[in-house]
Amino acid sequence: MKRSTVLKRASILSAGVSLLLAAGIAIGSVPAYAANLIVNGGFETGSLSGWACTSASIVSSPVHSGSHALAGAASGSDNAKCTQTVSVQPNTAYALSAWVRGSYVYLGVTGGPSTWTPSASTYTQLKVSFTTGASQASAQVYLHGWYAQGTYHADDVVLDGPGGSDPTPTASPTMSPSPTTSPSASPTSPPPTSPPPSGLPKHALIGYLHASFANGSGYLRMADVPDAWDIVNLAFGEPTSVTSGDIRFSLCPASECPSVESEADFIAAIKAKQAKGKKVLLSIGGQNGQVQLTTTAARDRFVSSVGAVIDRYGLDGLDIDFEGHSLYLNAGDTDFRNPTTPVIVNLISALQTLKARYGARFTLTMAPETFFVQVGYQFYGGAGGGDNRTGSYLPVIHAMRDALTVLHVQDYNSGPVMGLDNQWHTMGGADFHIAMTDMVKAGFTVANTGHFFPGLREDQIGFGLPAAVSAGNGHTTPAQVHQALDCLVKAQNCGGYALRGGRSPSLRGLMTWSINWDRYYSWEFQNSHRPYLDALP
Ligand SMILES: [Ca+2]
Repeated sequence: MKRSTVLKRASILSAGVSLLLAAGIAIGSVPAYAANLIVNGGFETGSLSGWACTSASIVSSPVHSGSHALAGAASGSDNAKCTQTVSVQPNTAYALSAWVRGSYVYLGVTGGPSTWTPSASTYTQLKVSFTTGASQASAQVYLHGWYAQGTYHADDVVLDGPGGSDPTPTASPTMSPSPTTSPSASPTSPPPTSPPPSGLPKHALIGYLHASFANGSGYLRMADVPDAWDIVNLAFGEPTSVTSGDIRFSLCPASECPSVESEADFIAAIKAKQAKGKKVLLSIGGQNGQVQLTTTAARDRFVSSVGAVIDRYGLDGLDIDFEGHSLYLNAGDTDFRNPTTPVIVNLISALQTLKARYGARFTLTMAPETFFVQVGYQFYGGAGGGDNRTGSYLPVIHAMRDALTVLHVQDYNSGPVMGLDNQWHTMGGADFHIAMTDMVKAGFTVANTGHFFPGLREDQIGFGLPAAVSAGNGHTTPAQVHQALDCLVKAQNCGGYALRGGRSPSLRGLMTWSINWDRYYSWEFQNSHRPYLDALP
């Protein structure tokens, strides 16, 4: 979050553009068979939509049926593997088949049986059957050739059997492709946990309140925050030094904010908010508040100092808005499920301690930038070769997923980010919010690690926006925000993007930086989006 009106983070990702794998993967969602669980099994979309491939293209000849087929360009270093992950039912028999031609062509299910042909000069059908496990909710099917055996072709891939009982009915195919090609990638479905009572409305409006400082937008007293806002994040709690872990919060000094209320009035206003069902959280971090818990002493100081602020002001919980260089991954820290970097491990431990202390009433939100979450699909800091901060929120989100109330990624101040369609998405319009939020819902394989990051429950997911053009790069017009909500919540008006995570009727809502900026701009954000959220099913 930016205290100032001038922003400069937008270029942070632009260097990644040059690494674009010009795969030419287009968008489409027309299944070839009504009863076939495979999306685009006949490749008749003319694209690789539904599939994730290392080296493949669509050809018009030779085909087995229709007018398109898959060509996998196996080479000396690449077996041209294509995968697709499908929702399945446990303890159920499935039949997988495909028509293939070429030398050494394989068809199988990851972790299960496979079959192959050493040589097929014309299209030949491969078939394999498997039965799912007692708790299996998804299966990844694959096709590949063999090293240095040349291009293979495939067409009419069919997975015959009942579709998975996805907890949310979907209007569009709900594939969760495993987009990278590591052979150990094992897609995992998010655990079907039911959401704990959060005390929040089904769709919430979340905003930051400049409470400890002033900027061009002006100070706003807690009592004057409109009731449209369900979660008010106090910006900011900041550390006494980068590594102290000692978090302090104080109201804006009167010299800077002449209209600031007394601390007693501030606390009374928080209580009044809570009496109306609103949540008031301490947000830690922001542009200036770097927090690196490099030691267990800093971790313990973090817990005690944050607890003291929560108790003093009677707050409902915590918002983690670490930016800059707060979080990073040491070289070799490649498994987000078992992080080893101290700043990550200590933050997780501290949050777990605070959650245990305050129990069910503890509200926990996070506002990472795309760089720390979605960019992890392409680059993971601990795996080397790039910025060691990429994806570094993923281990924190994963470790806290049962305690997490809302994750609202900052869909702003961001460079282009690659989505699950393996296309670049640029901030400022509906498409960016759709693609970024779908990644959080569907989950994704973390770059170069083979580990699948499972998506979050839909009630845990929101997305963040600048309230106005002065508040951040990537301001999105209300109409575009509503289009993104229509797509994510109702699977309507998706602009050609196929939701991998399905629609999310219980999507939590919208976050903005900030309530102060919204007031400055005559409440455009609140007045546009509160009624829209309330009108959603
Ligand atoms: Ca075909």
